[in-house]
Amino acid sequence: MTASQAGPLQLFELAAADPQVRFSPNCWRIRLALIHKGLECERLDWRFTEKQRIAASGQGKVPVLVDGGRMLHESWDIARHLERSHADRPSLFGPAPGEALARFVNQWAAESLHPALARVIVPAIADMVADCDRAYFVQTREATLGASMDELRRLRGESLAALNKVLQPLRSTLGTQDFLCGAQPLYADMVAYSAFQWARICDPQPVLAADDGLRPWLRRMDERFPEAARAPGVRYPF
Ligand SMILES: N[C@@H](CCC(=O)N[C@@H](CS)C(=O)NCC(=O)O)C(=O)O
Repeated sequence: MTASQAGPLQLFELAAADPQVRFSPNCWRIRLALIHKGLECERLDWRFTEKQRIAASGQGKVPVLVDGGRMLHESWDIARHLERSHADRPSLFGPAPGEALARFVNQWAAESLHPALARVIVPAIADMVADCDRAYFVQTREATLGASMDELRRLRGESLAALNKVLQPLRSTLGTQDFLCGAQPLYADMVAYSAFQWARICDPQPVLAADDGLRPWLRRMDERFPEAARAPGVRYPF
């Protein structure tokens, strides 16, 4: 018996002031992975300051997946768990070396894409988080980014230019193939797309130009994942 056969899956997802609005890129990639595998889950709204609700996971960040009574954390580990415990369902990684290359994309998102995007959209996130989270969010993000919200707002143009450089390899790759994983989107595509889902839910100002070469791929991802394209809080189509 796989762990999830012991009970329904539950996914703790970061929520905004409006509990229906789920904006975390790390949660979105797991939501997409579950859709890809055709697995139902109960989606639980969670706030930054509700650490006690996920304390049994041994840490304080989401996504947290509850499977068979176990609390799993770290999106990469959750994706690997889903792949192994539901090997009969569509694969997240494809044949070897799919998982190894997806790990690279996962790390690129964590170490390059998300930090560059955060410098652009964090002031907008501060405006949409729940009141109980705002002081915590502003304090922790100002410390991490080494700039105040006002400075980040003032530096938006420079931050967008830096983001564009980070995006260039993604853009060139997706200019010559439909998805990062080839003809079909797999987990690496979900990881990269979830960053843009984060941006379009949080920031009313698009981070990509109207003619950006990434948009056709983003639209293909929207077609594959209508649940994401039509999710509460999505401010614009790609
Ligand atoms: N490496 C982790 C990152 C998780 C993460 O940073 N989650 C954010 C939401 S996107 C969070 O829960 N932050 C809580 C906090 O900053 O206190 C993963 O991939 O799951």
